[in-house]
Amino acid sequence: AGYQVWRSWDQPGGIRDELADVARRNPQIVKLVTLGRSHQGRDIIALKLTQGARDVPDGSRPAVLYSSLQHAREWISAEVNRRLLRHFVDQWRANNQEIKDLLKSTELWFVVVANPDGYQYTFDHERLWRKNLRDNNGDGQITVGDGVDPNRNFNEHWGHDNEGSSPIPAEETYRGPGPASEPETRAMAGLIDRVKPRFQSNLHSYGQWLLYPQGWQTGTPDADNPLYVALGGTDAKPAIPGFNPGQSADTLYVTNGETTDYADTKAGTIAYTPELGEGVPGAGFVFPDDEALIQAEFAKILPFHLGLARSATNPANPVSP
Ligand code: 0X9
Ligand code: ZN
Repeated sequence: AGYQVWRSWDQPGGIRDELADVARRNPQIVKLVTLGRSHQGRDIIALKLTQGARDVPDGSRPAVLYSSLQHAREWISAEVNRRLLRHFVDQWRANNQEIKDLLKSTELWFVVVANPDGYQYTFDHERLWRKNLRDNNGDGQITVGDGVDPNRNFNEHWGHDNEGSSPIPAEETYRGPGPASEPETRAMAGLIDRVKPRFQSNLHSYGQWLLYPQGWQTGTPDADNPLYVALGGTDAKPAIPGFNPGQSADTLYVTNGETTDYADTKAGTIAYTPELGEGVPGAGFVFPDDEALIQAEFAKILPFHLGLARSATNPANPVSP
């Protein structure tokens, strides 16, 4: 609908096609894995990047998970993540020795669109849709009040104390009828269980934060795992310029059934939620339709995300920008 930069999931040449193309053109380093299927039957796709991707078993090398677009309207998250994917592929193709070595020792997992139904819905119906497309009232149509929040549905303190997620289907933080009730949750959680990533970046927008567990309670010590600070930096020297790092429940608000709490607790993953910027003040979730601003956002997050990849084989000695 008149967008110059953004591409939907379903459209020809859209993000689904792009992921398939990247896999098809780079068989030595890319494997496409279908993690599950959404309520409306869309594939939930991951790409694994590692040398000999199709020959070595998943999870046999230290893994990093880069995920984005759990929330349908947060388009910038998918844009920077697909650029990150492209960066690794292009550098490998250009014979960048560091990246070639990295892909021999490490596997990088990309889930660029974790909520493909919701993402498509923001193009076709409602730009500010947040949740997935569960038909909450079973009336056969998607209307206001449908959907589950994919970042409240994980089986980790799901619904804890009824604070930080909602039991009411119409609300934006509806946690779903049960833990991991949603296909998008099972897809992501299944991958986390299987490859036990050393690191995860679960990209969201907006706010310029670099959040980390726990989300379900305040006051979890920052130094719970000193790696969070070693990699994420401090307010004085954040690993992503302008993104203050901090424990998510203290810094932003309490959540439960959240993705990074799940990865941290169940898989020992050092898992961050970067909240990307708005592009221009006041834009909110509607990041400007401007390639230069998207590139600038990507350039900002790249060093931190490279650091995660570089640290995976030796997390005790993190590489922070
Ligand atoms: O509420 C969320 O899921 C994330 N914010 S967003 O505006 N993208 O919806 C933040 C999750 C971080 N965790 C906590 N604040 N506990
Ligand atoms: Zn979000």
